[in-house]
Amino acid sequence: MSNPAMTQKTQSQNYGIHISEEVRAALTAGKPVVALESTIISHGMPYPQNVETALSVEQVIRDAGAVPATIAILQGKPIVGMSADEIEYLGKTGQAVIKTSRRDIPFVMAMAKDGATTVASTMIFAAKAGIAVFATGGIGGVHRDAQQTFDVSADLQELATTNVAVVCAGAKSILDIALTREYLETQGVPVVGYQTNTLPAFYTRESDFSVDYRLEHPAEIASAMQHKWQLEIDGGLVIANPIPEAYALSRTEMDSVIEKAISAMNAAGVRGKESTPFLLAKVAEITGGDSLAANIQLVKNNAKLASAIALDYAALNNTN
Ligand code: PSU
Ligand code: MN
Repeated sequence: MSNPAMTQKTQSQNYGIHISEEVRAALTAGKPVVALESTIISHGMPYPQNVETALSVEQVIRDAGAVPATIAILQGKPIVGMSADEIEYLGKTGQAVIKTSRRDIPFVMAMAKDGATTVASTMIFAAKAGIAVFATGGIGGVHRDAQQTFDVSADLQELATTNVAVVCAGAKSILDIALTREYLETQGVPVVGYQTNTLPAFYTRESDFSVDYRLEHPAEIASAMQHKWQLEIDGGLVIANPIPEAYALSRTEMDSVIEKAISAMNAAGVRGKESTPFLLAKVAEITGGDSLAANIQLVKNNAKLASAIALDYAALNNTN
């Protein structure tokens, strides 16, 4: 007869999360795994480029010697390590999937719906599965005019509490980068520049804002992660990785594009969780796809760095 107490415990230990065979085997063996979010697929890019990108990002991670774990909720079940078919389904369904941040998780599960995870909710599932490194495009942040709107992404608060290193191309200037920096500083979230002194601004390699620490090698980043978490200084790290020079867009041009996108958003009365997807789509529309091409390249570049960090972090943990 099964022991109900045991069953309860086993279920709560895996939190009802479905971890794919491949990811589970890698985690058990202490091999490097890189988490990937799914809102970027459903709400961040159009179909079919979203699916193509998601699959090629996974390939970048495999080529670098790590295992990708794309995360989403499907029919109410959290999945860590989506299959190619599941990624195709999510990408094709697009914005009809629920954009799922921290607050949404229990409801998407209770209603047995499909949910695409943001940076915040991907961090939650990655941490519970035991994945320390996560690659994405851009993190959410403090929006422009947040003084009036109070629009601050839940990503920032998640970074304050959940132990995952998030590799991104900095923050988009749809956000107020200065306020985003201040928020992270107050919450004790380190912002590391990978081979850069200034925080990259997504489409461009530089901004007017400095990083906290410039590090040259993935191994140094892995070492800082290990020290932070060994001391139980909970919370994430932002690892800012500039877009490759060849794909960077012009700063003055992007400034004016973003101004236009924000005006369009205000004119349309778009607010809350719809803001970021609206702005991303508008920017892609105005730039005639140039922003999308840059976005694809920077995500791949981030996946490559995240893999290198995951390899070094796994090596550190395997020798201790
Ligand atoms: N920024 C991007 N692309 C994205 C997002 C942000 O350049 O796809 C997505 C991420 O999933 C991020 C979310 O976690 O938007 C932030 O949304 P909000 O501001 O509503 O928290
Ligand atoms: Mn918001």
